[in-house]
Amino acid sequence: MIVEHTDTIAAIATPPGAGGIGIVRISGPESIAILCRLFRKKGMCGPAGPADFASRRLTLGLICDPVSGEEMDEVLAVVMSAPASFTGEDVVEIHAHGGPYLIRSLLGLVVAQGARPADPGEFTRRAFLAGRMDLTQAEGVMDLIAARTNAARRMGSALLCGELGSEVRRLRENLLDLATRMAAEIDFPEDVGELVDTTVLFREVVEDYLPSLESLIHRGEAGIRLREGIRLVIAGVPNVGKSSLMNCLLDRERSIVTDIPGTTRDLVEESLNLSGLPVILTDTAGIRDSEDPVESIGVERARASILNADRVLLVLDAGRGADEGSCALEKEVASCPYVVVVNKKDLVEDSRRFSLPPSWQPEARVDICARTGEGVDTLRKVLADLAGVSSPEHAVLPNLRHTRAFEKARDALVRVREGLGAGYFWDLLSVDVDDAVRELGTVLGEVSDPDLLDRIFSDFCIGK
Ligand SMILES: Nc1nc2c(ncn2[C@@H]2O[C@H](COP(=O)(O)OP(=O)(O)O)[C@@H](O)[C@H]2O)c(=O)[nH]1
Ligand SMILES: [Mg+2]
Repeated sequence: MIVEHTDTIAAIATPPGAGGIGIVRISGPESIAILCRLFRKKGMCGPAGPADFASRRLTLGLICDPVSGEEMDEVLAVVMSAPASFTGEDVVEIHAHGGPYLIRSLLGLVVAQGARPADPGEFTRRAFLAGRMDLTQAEGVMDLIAARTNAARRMGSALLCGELGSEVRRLRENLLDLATRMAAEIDFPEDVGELVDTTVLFREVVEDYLPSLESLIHRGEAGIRLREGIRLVIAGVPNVGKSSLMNCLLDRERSIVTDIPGTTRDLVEESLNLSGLPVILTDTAGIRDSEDPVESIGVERARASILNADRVLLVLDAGRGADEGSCALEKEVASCPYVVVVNKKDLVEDSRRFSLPPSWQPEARVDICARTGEGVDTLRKVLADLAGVSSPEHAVLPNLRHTRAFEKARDALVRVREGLGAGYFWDLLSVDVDDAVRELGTVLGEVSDPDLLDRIFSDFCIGK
């Protein structure tokens, strides 16, 4: 493994601010000795000894400043002895009353006894370096803490359980086995006979490994959306009911609705949890040529926001259909994935439902009535399905880092497939197989790169 860490680290493990309890966490070889110097067991005088703490049992006592002798707080302390702890080292937690000043002073005492303030994510980094978890599981810890929706939380716990890790490990082991057989054949062709049959190899690559990687990449795209959210922009000509739709999706009166065309003049932005998918929803000014300078600026902003959207909701009025203005707008929207929302379905009978122009290629069409909310649930479901976050098999979704590595591994295997077709020599092909193995290794953290670890763990909070 990469670094030997013999120092002892400490941090406040509970969030900032006042709370019922606040926890200082210590990890490293000195952690129990530091606790002993600060702790006085209930009913005993003088500092505690290691024997006063049974591993993983709470012990009641007082924390005293060893210099002034002052009693700081009554606390519960717990020792988790190496190697059966989160970090694999001796870990101590001191559960004190949750006053921010008190907890900071407590951390100060621990540091004065020789602990170093921990860097962000350093406890989890140590857990990873001690082999307690692979890198995807460490990232699961971070996802779990950062989750803003239930779906994101589920994804974090699936990562933490190691589900993605085992999937990737299986694939990597198969490829590693192949690489080993190819290497043997290159180095000792006479001794080993034919270890790798070209047709079998071709079939393995095309039927097993490439589809597995493609599916991981596909799920990764959903994973990125679920972690980072998407920008959903409501666009349409004036008065079709864009602001009414915004309010329906948010379930409150956020955007002003009137029957006067040109009511919305600026962008109205809100965040929204759409079946677990974090969404930034933007209502825009109706697109039309206007003499009014304020409205014109609004229209420009609407256009810019369409260009930045991950998906557009193109709203039409059921009574007006795909009129000239909407057709012109469709051309502007078409470079982005879009869903057609036909609003005011209450104004026309179902039998008179109009068809969209054949040249339009929306991902879906949903007919709604924003005035009553009819059809809006269907729209929510369609949007969640399109983002790929609604099905339960998606609980464990790769993140951006994993997905980039899967893409590189896929590209390497595509080169193997092409090389096999072109009759390349084994030694050329095996370079690409090795590449794929290495990329999958980075996902698990089996390839040691301190910079990579710095990048990942610096996003963690301190104390985790
Ligand atoms: N009949 C009917 N009227 C609607 C519906 N949705 C919106 N409206 C009306 O259409 C007008 C324009 O709505 P608004 O949301 O401001 O449209 P925007 O200009 O596209 O933002 C308002 O008078 C709304 O009350 C609907 O589903 N049915
Ligand atoms: Mg409006």
